[in-house]
Amino acid sequence: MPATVHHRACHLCEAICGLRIETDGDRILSIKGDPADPLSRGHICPKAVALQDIHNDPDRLRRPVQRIRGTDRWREISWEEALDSTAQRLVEITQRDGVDALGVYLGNPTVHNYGMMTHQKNLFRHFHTRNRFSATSVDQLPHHLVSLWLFGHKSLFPIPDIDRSAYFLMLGANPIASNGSIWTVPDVRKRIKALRKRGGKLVVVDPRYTETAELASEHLFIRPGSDALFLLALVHTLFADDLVAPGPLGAFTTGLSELAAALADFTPEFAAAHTGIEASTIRRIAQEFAQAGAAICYGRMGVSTQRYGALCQWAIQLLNILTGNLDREGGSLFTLPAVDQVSSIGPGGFARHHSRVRQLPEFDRELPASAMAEEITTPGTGQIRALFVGAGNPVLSTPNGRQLDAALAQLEFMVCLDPYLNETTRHADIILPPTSPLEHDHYDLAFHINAIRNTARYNEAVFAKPEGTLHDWEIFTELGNRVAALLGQPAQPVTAPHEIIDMGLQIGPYSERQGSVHALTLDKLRENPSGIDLGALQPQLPDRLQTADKTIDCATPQALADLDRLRAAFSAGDSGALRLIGRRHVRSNNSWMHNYHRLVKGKERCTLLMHPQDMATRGISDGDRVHLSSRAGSVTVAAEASTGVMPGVVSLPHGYGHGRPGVRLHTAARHAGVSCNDVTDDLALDVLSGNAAVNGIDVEVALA
Ligand SMILES: Nc1nc2c(c(=O)[nH]1)N[C@H]1C(S)=C(S)[C@@H](COP(=O)(O)OP(=O)(O)OC[C@H]3O[C@@H](n4cnc5c(=O)[nH]c(N)nc54)[C@H](O)[C@@H]3O)O[C@H]1N2
Ligand SMILES: Nc1nc2c(c(=O)[nH]1)N[C@H]1C(S)=C(S)[C@@H](COP(=O)(O)OP(=O)(O)OC[C@H]3O[C@@H](n4cnc5c(=O)[nH]c(N)nc54)[C@H](O)[C@@H]3O)O[C@H]1N2
Ligand code: SF4
Ligand SMILES: [Mo]
Repeated sequence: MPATVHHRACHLCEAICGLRIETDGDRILSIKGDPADPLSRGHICPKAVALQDIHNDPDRLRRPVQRIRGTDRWREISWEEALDSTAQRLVEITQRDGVDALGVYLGNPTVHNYGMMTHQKNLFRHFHTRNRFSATSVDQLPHHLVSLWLFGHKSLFPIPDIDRSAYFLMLGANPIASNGSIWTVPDVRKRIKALRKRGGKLVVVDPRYTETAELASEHLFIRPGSDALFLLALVHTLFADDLVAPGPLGAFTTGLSELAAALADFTPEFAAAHTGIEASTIRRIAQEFAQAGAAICYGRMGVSTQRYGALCQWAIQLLNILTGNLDREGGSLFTLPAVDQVSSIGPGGFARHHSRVRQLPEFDRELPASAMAEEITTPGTGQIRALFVGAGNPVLSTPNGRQLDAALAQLEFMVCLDPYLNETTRHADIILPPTSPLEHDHYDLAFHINAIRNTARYNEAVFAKPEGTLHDWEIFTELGNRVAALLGQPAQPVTAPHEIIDMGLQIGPYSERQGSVHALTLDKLRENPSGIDLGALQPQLPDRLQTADKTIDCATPQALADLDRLRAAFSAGDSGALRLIGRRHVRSNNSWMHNYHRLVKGKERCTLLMHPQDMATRGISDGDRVHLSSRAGSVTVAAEASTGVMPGVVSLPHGYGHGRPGVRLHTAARHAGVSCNDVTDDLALDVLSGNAAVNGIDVEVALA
């Protein structure tokens, strides 16, 4: 029988590579990159091939399971029973204790699964709880806030236009391992090499000599957590050395003199004392950046998930704006996606209410994930008694995971929408497993917004939906309808996700209605399963700005107010303690790619990288087991000597720690590792944004 070829985007990371998947009946014969995909051009990484392992994994749940009361044992139950009893418990508890008694945590795969994005409201429209959390606050929250403040919308991200750039200053990102983030840039290696080949420069600022730094023209070590000083010193230098030249942006940019005054004491000398980067180097980089013609400043996880994450992201955009590199070809540009969320969903809001226990600010109706455990364990009105977790593993992915682990055990009811029995879902009463990714269709609602080129692509499911299974969006809809019935309300009419996308396309910027030659509809995308190219990113300002007065105000009040905190912290001096940072590997993905043999085989990856100098002073040798500890907790792990980390810095990947009892991940159990977030601290925050500081916390290391 001839093989059937399916086109399908990989949804595992933000690069959204196009794939060609060959099947024979229900067997996958091969998974390859799709050279006809206008965005990814045939690129894939080793994880794409593991899509078949997810699909075939015997540990993946196919039916709902319920915990046998008071035990760690589970029984399969029918969908009717699972959905009825979940709806009933959610209604019971919220009617008794108020709607805030329901907590919700949504994890990273939510944004890689468009049905989850479009249909979660079918359930949550009934529960407007303040206790909503997501992976956003251990990740990109500062990016959203800065976009909201400067550009008027949480999702208006400036996207590095690497293919046309001459100078790239990159902080706290390792796209060679991560394949890019808030920057959908498949095949980034080729693009960096092309930048270098045409004489462009890549400067990487990172406490580790990363896989990306290996490709750079220059790498600068920086003391973790001190980037805000480095970045603000660059901005300071633009003013001091008369390098401010916003170009056309000047017509709608305000607040420059106030900004210059506020940054007067953030000198290169002050930064040098704390970052480890010399003042003369900072001045040189400011000059190079301003004079490059087309330059990009970009920073990701390492500068978001640290104590000054929002200030870092703010300063990064100030550099782009003040040098005229925002909205410039070869600088950073806004996208114009085919289904345009910027024009169709609200701009987002900040600090409209605060968490009950620690008074941390909401963003976009979500509270910081670092507050979740205390909101479960602290008695009083508004205490979380029931928890809904969808596509998340916060026990391994949020700070002080052990504390959350213990808190989850105190809940009255917990339900998880997840295909696995893992470190988080093991605490559930009911687990609702969705269809496998290859059993549902796919449109990337989230990541076209961040892509280096405007493209659109829709893919049909590779396999038919098996009897007796439900998609994520159907589970939300079914639960929502049951809740509605219990509350005496009408059910929601069923509109499938692809119908919503079709409507979005038909009113979007490439629709016939808007006079576009592309005349996009879902049918047109169906006829072009490798995707349709909508062209390179274009300058769009000031039209695309969503601020009320169509200006960019650089004197952001919230950021200016936070400068005192920064100044005070660094004026107090450095404890000199070891600082913990994370690390990603191309064969891993957060906490849930360790159950597939082809991704975990080979050398152990969950090790603590340490500079030989720091090992020697503690009597530690390569391979020794060490105690890594902080205020929050400790783990025991093998130390690995590396001159690739800066002295004073240790690095441990996150997403491991699969050795907990009751977890049903047979391959992951053999590569269990330890959880980095057993050491990170729920009290270590970027106070301004509420984002977790999982990077740059003070730790101690001693021989075990
Ligand atoms: N120390 C430290 N901590 C970190 C980070 C770090 O760098 N260092 N990184 C942070 C970042 S950037 C992120 S995004 C978070 C991630 O944090 P989380 O989103 O909480 O964790 P994941 O590991 O992505 O867990 C994904 C879960 O979704 C399930 N899943 C997978 N696909 C689907 C699906 O299609 N449907 C459903 N319903 N479930 C699915 C998986 O089984 C798994 O349980 O971790 C953060 N935590
Ligand atoms: N293979 C793989 N790919 C992934 C993921 C994965 O887990 N594995 N996760 C996906 C997700 S959810 C995300 S959000 C993205 C993240 O994408 P990236 O942000 O590109 O990935 P990271 O590897 O977390 O890069 C963070 C870098 O910051 C550095 N760093 C740590 N602290 C500091 C600091 O204080 N200052 C500076 N300047 N640098 C610092 C680290 O050494 C590291 O090199 O990756 C996505 N892609
Ligand atoms: S880089 Fe790898 S994991 Fe990411 S989308 Fe492409 S193939 Fe999938
Ligand atoms: Mo992330």
